[in-house]
Amino acid sequence: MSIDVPKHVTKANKSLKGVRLRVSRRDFLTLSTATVLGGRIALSSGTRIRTEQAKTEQQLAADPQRPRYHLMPPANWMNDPNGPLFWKGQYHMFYQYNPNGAFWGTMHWGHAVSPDMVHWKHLPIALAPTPGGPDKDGCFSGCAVVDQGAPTLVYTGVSPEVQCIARSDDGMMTWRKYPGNPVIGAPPQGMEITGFRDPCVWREGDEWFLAIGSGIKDQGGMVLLYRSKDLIHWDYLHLLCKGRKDELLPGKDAVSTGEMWECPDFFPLADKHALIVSTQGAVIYSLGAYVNHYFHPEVQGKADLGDSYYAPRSMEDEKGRRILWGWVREGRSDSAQRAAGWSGVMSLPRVLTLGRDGTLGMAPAPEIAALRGKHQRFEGLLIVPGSFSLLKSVRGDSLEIQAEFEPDASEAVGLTVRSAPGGKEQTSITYNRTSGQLLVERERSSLSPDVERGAQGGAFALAEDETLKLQVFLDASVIEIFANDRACLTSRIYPSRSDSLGIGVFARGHNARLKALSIWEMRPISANRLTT
Ligand code: DQQ
Repeated sequence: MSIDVPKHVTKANKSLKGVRLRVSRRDFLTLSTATVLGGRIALSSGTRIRTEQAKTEQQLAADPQRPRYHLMPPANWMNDPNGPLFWKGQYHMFYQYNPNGAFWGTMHWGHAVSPDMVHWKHLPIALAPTPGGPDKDGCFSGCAVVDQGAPTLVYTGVSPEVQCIARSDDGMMTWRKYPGNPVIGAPPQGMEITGFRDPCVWREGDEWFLAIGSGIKDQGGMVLLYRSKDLIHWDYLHLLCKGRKDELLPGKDAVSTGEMWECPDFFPLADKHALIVSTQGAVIYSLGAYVNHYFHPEVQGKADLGDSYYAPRSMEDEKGRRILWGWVREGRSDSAQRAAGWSGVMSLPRVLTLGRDGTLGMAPAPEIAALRGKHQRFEGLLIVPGSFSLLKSVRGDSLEIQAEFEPDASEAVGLTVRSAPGGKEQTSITYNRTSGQLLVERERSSLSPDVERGAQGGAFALAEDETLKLQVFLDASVIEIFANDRACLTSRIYPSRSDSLGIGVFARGHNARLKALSIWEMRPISANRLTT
């Protein structure tokens, strides 16, 4: 006998009267990996499931494009981080998850837990659509809060877009959806909005506040503000903040703030407040004043210069750090994603601060350094334009690279990564001094026809006497770059050759000097790339 995996999930759901979902870790792996085998699994023999599962796990583990030290589900699709929460000494991460395959759809909430934001254990799926319920077509993005000791998820059910809650009384192993869901059944009357989703909830005194992503066609994105005493009864107050469609971010990048703001994330940062929104194109942050429940942006910028990072959400941990997580989307065709059996990766944790220049400071969480292995350091290298400067002793696709370049007269300086002999495949991480841009140049990243090419990046300016400090995390097909702890650039590359492992430095137009270069091999967080 064989059954469809999705129905299996639904069955489990139904048997628990639609309010509880229990999926064991083994089921999770079975469900996750089974779809790689074509969406059907044989149930006549447990052995057969285990055999097929093991085979699939081997295939996943052998996939050279699959990251080794980023969080991701064992298989299938993930997108937005949802409700990151530090609770009882552990970091909990939820994320948009489709158990039916490596494509967007039937949105569930996957769940993983970590003691250190680096090593993860998968937990049972937290939320699944309830047939006939307000989230029947998907449990979209949201947040997690702790209400009188009970972790509570606040999320968008579709369709139509309404707001729901679910609570756990057993340490986040199972979740009970509030029987009176939705708790907000419709947007405020009289508004022609572009969307009504992705709640962000926080506490002020004895009241809860909820910000929700929205916008008005041809006008701009906006965030609606609600208030409640109990997370169940909500009153609409007013707009927390509103954008203008024709408004462009300051700086060299002409980035429109769009007509719909998804996944608003609103939180205090030093003596300011920060609002991060995803504009169906870019991820934009605003720093400003929060007065009488209105937010007044003062400084704006891009939370990531590329377009591979989306829908970030933040949490505060016990050290009082504000930590941001984002979805690192794929940069290859839908069919390539389905064939791989997985899609989407969670970014590394970024610690946010208010920068000395008033912009958003972003640095990788120091915990990531626990993965550092073999280290090599170079100092005082002169880089001559046009010369071939691949580092002979360093190779790899799972590395942390820290490079500091002196100010100089070059047109551009940077690093080459994932270089094949003769440069047949190669990716450049480039600071273009002339255009004032930080870029990942991907024209030659892969010989595969199925992947994105072209440069990703945006405006990034150094002061005249400032050194360029790049911190680069290379993890198979993922590149995350931090520049001078105030700009980030996330990208995806899919080299096709197994020898595309070279690392180099380059300058264009004029000699450049590399003050120091440190490279660490990074240890995998699991034995089999399944992140448990
Ligand atoms: N993804 C979710 C929505 C959100 C979007 C659905 C952003 O809730 O607006 O998977 O990527």
